[in-house]
Amino acid sequence: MKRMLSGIKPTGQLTLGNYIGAIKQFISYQEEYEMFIFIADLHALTLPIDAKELRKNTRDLISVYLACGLDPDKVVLFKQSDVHEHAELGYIMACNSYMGELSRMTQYKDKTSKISDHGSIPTGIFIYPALMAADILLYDANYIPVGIDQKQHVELTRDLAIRFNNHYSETFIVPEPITPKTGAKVASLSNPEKKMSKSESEKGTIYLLEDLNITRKKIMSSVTDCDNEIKYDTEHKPGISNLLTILSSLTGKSIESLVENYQNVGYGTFKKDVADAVCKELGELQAKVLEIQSSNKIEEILEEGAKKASYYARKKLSKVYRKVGLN
Ligand code: AQP
Repeated sequence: MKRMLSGIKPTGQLTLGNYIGAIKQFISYQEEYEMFIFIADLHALTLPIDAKELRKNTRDLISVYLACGLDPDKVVLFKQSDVHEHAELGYIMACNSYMGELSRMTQYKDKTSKISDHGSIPTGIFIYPALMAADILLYDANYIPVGIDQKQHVELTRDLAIRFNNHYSETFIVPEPITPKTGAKVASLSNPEKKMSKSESEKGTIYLLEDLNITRKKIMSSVTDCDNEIKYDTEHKPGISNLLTILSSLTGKSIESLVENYQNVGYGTFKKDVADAVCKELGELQAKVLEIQSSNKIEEILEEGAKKASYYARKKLSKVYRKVGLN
């Protein structure tokens, strides 16, 4: 069975972008692959975050994973910081990466462009892709399901794996990114040129656990063009194309068939249908999250997941230590 690995940073409230671009994909793959899904809490430290908030986000994330249907009997579900080999291999990967390639990462440029001229850029955000490479390479993962925004980091992981294998002899599997056909980039509702993100504008972002009346309002007031034609055209109609992507991902209907169904239908009716679909899906999800959070399962599942993940991580790290001369 081929192996697959992915994770999400508990940096803020989870968004519909995380759900469509990542979590929904994980669920569909769990029968087919040997899966490792983790909470990337070390990555959450790369930009300042309050400790209390990080704990809450971590608990919400594991609850959402479980509520969406990730089955801990089929998937190794764990917290990155529970497996210390991530940080150790992350250091070795940082030593094997170049300043030039790390500074070319789009996400690094985006995040640091938001730090004011006089603000200091944390080193963690710069070496983030080296830690991400370690997350992947520790487990010999063949495939990495990601949204478009993270594809470049998986490409860098491939480069680092090949470089290490060439220098020290075959050690790592070279992974491949997998992006969903629909939903690889869910855009902001208020600025459809940009990705929907945990750290972006609240108005443009649908949070999975927010009040659904607010969700509905955000969708009904989402930015669109004014020619009133429902058509998929990301260049000229990014707002409508984004709503089509969302509706298609949630209903399983193709974008072509949706466009056909919405011929001669006004934007108001279309937006209402998108809002209904999103609120229905999130309503069910929120009910399950509440149920999980009131049970005592979370700690037990994470403990069990960390034990399983550590078994693989320990083996791989000791192989790396041998190759580089650390034992
Ligand atoms: N808008 C999106 N559309 C499709 N996929 C997305 N993902 C995130 N946003 C979208 C996918 O979710 C996974 C986990 O992402 P992450 O939280 O680890 O990192 P991120 O991509 O940086 O997510 P955010 O929401 O933008 O977080 P912040 O604001 O903290 O940086 C990845 O597979 C990602 O592709």
